[in-house]
Amino acid sequence: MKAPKKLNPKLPPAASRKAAPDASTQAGQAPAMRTGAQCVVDGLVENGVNTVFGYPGGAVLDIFNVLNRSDLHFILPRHEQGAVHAADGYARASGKVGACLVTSGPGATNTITGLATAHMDGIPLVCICGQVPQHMIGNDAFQEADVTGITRPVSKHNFLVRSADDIPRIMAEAFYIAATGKPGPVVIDIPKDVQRQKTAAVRPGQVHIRSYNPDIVADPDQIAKLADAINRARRPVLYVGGGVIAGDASAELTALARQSDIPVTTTLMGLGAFPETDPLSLRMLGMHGSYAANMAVQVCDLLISVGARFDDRVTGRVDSFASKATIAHIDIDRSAIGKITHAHIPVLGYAKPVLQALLPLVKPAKRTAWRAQVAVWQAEHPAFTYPHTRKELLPQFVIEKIYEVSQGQAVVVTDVGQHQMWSAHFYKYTRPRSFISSGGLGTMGFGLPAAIGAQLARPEALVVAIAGDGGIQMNAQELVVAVEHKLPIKVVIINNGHLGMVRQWQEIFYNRNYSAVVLQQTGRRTGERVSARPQARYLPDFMKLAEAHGANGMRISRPADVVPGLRQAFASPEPWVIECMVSPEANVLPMVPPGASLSDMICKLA
Ligand SMILES: Cc1ncc(C[n+]2csc(CCOP(=O)(O)OP(=O)(O)O)c2C)c(N)n1
Repeated sequence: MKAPKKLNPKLPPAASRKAAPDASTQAGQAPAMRTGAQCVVDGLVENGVNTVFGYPGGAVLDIFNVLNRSDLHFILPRHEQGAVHAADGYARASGKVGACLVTSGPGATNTITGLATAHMDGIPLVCICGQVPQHMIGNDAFQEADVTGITRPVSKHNFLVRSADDIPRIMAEAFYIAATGKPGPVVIDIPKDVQRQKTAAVRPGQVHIRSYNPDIVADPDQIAKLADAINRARRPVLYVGGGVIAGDASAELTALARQSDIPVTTTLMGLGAFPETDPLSLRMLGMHGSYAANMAVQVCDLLISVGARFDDRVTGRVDSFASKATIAHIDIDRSAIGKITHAHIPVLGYAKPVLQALLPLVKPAKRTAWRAQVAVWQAEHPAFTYPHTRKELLPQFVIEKIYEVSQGQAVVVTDVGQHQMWSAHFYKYTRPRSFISSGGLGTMGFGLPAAIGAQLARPEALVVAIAGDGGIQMNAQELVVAVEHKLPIKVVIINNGHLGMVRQWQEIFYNRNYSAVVLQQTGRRTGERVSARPQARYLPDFMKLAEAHGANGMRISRPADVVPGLRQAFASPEPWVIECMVSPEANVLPMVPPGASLSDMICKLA
């Protein structure tokens, strides 16, 4: 490995390692004393934050006392889980570090799902938690929780602050750690007495952390080896993950694919990294991937993984995944390379500079025979289809129309379940940061608060949150935040009266033993066949829920009403809840059964 050259990878402007000018340190003046709380608020500003999501409580009162006198835009979600998901959505939509602020004990423990969600997907966040005063730590004090202990497995790093003198440095380090290397959430736990202490400390001029050096420059020999493999390959495939979006490397990836005529498949997290309208796009791979993508991976002779981690939802049975291929793995996360499957050509580095270095070494190519084989698979099982013949409203049709009415320009934020997969199938993503979803953790309840964060990050964008009737109920309280801040998000509820994805698994793998998947449909027993559904009455009434929160509501039951309804809502500057009463029995296909090989995908149910 060559001696590392100093890089400054895509840090948000103020999170760069230059010190912000500090009025107190001018020649001849004693440094101004600030409280720890003031240092926190100043630290947020110094590190490039303008929007903070949070919820107050006893252990953060000092910070809140300063916060509302600052220029920070503060958003009060109605649950701390909502705050973290909103900060996460903000980060995913903007590429900046998301910020949230919560109190000790239950405030902090309510963030855990959000932190784990961000951690699994490599999303940069800084989460500041209040803590009981230092002398009470360990006493089972009121609203005490061992936050550093609890958050260790779900964060990239965490700090327990012992002195206000450390706050400016720790704030700078937290933002630096969150944004560099493989991004992730960083927690700062600040006891109340530390918030009240006074300090003359200022932000350090440089962030230097002895045990953490993300300034990685890839080995040119490995890049040359990869270029040679690409030039010699006859059936190469680019397998692209969220690292390409996080690393701002879509343009380079697209250039490489086109220059060397390499078909591209993306993971769920990679949607938008390569235009899905491009003839080289194989669309998504994996459990609910396209037939062509999965077949291409299975027979390729070179698999070039860029910013992906060989997740089990992608690989299926690992020993049969791309088993004929030389595997090249470009990643900034040292621990991801070779973790799941052996990488013949490991390339440790940021996607963007690696691809930039690769491009001049890769010969322009036309892979006619390989492209023809791909076209055969695409003709056999086009990606993606559904039965158009039925009269009832189908969920796939709704997503297709969202794509058409938004002209492919929306930022789509999903919850988790069948609708998430249909949103991946029936909307074509052409730009990075246009598809936002909880991939690794698969967190129901993510969609609505993340859409709020995304809309705040991108006020000009049409943000469409797509959720199931199950998941929307997990954080429905956040609707009021959209109304309060006049955020024009469109919440499309794909209402199939079920926890649809679980129902689908019970149908296929548990002999239709429907257990605990019916959502409050009176007149029908759990376990009764879905098609035997009598006149259903759906609860809760999502139109009343919209009304109660001050949002507009529209219920659509007929296919003919979808386009006019979407047009009306999308043209409106206000938040809308658009409830689509869809067939309860639609399934997400194709599907690779869990643990099976990608070659054994089910394209049609018997
Ligand atoms: C917090 C959480 N709990 C449970 C699950 C397991 N799970 C995955 S999909 C799903 C059903 C989702 O139902 P719904 O929100 O109605 O969406 P649909 O699948 O019908 O589109 C469940 C329960 C999960 N992913 N997240």
